[in-house]
Amino acid sequence: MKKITTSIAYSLIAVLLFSCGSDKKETESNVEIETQIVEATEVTKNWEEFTVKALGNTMPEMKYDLTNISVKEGSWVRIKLVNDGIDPSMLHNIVFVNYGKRKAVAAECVTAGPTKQFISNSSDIIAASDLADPGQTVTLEFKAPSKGNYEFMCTYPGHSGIMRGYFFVK
Ligand SMILES: [Cu+2]
Repeated sequence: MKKITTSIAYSLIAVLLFSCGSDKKETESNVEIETQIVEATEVTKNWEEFTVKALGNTMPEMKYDLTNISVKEGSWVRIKLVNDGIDPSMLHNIVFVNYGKRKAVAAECVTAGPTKQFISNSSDIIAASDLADPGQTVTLEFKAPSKGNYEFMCTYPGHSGIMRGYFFVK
């Protein structure tokens, strides 16, 4: 926030400095101001942030540390998925889907394969993160869908039955 405010201040200074200058300079300043407005709008979005850890190093023990996520309708959701594993077989993502579609989408995602990062083009997918290697963190941002109940899961083959949870938009 501080950084943005400072940037806007610099832009205003730029406008003052260039206001007596050529049209070209004024145009450049206007573009700069417009960029700042877009950035400021990003900041004013109603973000709801969650850190989800993917724990475990074997199939039976792997899990998300968070299995219920609730957000308000109209908000923007930022999920930081932290892969806490160290075993090279522990690759994880986080995929939000329509309620009741978890199993069907999971099967499609396995078929989609590694080149698609195990993400199908199903219309039941609300949002899907990249795969996180062990020790890696990936961030997923999306606008909350309409009020209702949803599910989330890891679509890496064999994981969706255990690595899953519920997503509520209220
Ligand atoms: Cu997984």
